[in-house]
Amino acid sequence: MEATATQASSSELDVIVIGAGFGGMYALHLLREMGLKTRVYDAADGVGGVWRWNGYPGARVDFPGGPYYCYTFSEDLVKGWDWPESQPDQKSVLAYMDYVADQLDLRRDIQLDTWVTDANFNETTQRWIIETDQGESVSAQFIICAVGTLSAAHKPDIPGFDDFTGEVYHTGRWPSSGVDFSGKRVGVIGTGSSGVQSIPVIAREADQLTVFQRTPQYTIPARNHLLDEEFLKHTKENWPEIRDQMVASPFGAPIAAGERSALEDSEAERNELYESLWQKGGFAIAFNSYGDILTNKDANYTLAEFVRSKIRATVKDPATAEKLLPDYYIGTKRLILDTGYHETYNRDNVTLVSLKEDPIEKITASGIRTASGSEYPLDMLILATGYDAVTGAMQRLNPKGRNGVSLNEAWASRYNTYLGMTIPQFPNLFMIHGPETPSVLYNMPLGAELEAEWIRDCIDHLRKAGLGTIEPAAGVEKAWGDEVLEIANETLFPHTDSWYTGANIPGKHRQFAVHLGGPLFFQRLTEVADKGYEGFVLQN
Ligand code: N01
Repeated sequence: MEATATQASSSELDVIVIGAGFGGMYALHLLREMGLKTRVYDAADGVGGVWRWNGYPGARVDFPGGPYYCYTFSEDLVKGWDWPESQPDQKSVLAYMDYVADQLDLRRDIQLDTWVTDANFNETTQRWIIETDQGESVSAQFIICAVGTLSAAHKPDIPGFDDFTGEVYHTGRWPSSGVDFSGKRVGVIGTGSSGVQSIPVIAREADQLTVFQRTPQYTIPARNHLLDEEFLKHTKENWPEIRDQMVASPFGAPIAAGERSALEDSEAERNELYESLWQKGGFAIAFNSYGDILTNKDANYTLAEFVRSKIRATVKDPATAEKLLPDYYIGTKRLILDTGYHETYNRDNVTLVSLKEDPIEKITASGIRTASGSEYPLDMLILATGYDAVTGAMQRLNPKGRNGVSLNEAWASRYNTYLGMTIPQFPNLFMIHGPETPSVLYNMPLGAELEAEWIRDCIDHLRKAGLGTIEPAAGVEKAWGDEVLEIANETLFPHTDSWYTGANIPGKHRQFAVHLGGPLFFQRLTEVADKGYEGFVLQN
């Protein structure tokens, strides 16, 4: 053991990457191309990042999927892979990630089953040193945290959890061996994307399903379908043009954004358009119907009301339908693609409990008791309760920067970043999909690619100039934060409590930490680089 530790402690790299998801894998590829000694660490037993953990029933890409939710930089990779469906399931995404790892020969520099327990910047050597749960201590000049926007699972603080004698699972930590629902009384807490995707599947397999809903959600039919050969052939043959469309789009998908106001049309015209996009399925109804759904309250109301009318028409019991009607601005919580979600409430074995009317009082040994005194006996409890999103995974790592300052100290009152990719007092530390990047409101694989390329260019710049460190100059984080908020304040997003604002985690401070500029964000990255890394301090 001692020999291993001694050997490992002398391990020196150019770059440490944490996380073997879309961002981390591509960063490894780019940095190795530059000849840099790079190693990726991931706690999972395979590549794929958050996808590795999200094996809950019904898990599917909830973005314009198939050939758009993948790496775009290499025509060879695009041409070598056939996506089976428009909304690929988790297994398909993992198969794709395995394919990429093999094609790019990434595995030899990815260390799996390894949790990075600490990361410290050493002022003397100007290097980062990480510690792992395998007893290693490894140093590198640069560290890239590709730790995931939605990877720190949130287990709500409900009294009595430890008393429950049944099985408990979190959708974001699903056992790879699967879960058997047959003959079971299952309770699901949470109706975000994970709950909405899993509830219809669980209802078909379980004996009884009780859904504990705090906030009703707008959902749009995914209308997942097999992709035909003609479409795949066309995509492969026209990939450069399609990629250009994706990069130019506000969402990173080749979908033209609507430009007219919803208020320019009559109610009948609007509903005709909404109906045609509803039948088509997917996010088109929000993305390419009208241009002001997310910025104008009245325009937003028209689509919200259309979706509410669909819920009323789908759910047979009027009292249940009423409980399922959302009333926030549609799209300001993550819009959800569903497959038979509202139809599920027409099943005899499914019960909906509205926690707004009757909150959970406690979890007991045999189930859930609500404030009204109702008892819901359960054999299994599924937490679809989401994540300490955007910042949680970074704060769990809690790296220590200059003068030993910890990230949790640096972010105590505000998630300070510059460009969403660097942090004041944390030299040579880069984040992919950090707070104040477009991350979840953009095509995440494409966003990860563009961010990793910026990091590659930045490191290349430093090395060519013979420089050792880069870090944000004093005060730039304030201007960047203002820029992010200015864009957000032009929209309805900040008006809604959501995980975008940190409102889902008790005690977390509120900050809308997503850059809503889409292509504008990536343009800003380019501008900063073109101006010699404006706003950064570069030193020997
Ligand atoms: O998590 P969520 P998620 N008591 O935070 C409820 C991405 N994703 O895992 O809305 C009772 O959205 C909470 O209630 P409320 C996607 O971007 C992608 O579903 O806070 N309920 C909510 O209903 C998505 O947006 C994919 O009032 C409690 C639910 O739990 C993001 O991940 C698949 C509670 C949490 O919903 C997160 O989705 C899945 C409590 N104490 C997810 N605490 C794919 O692409 C929380 N809730 C495949």
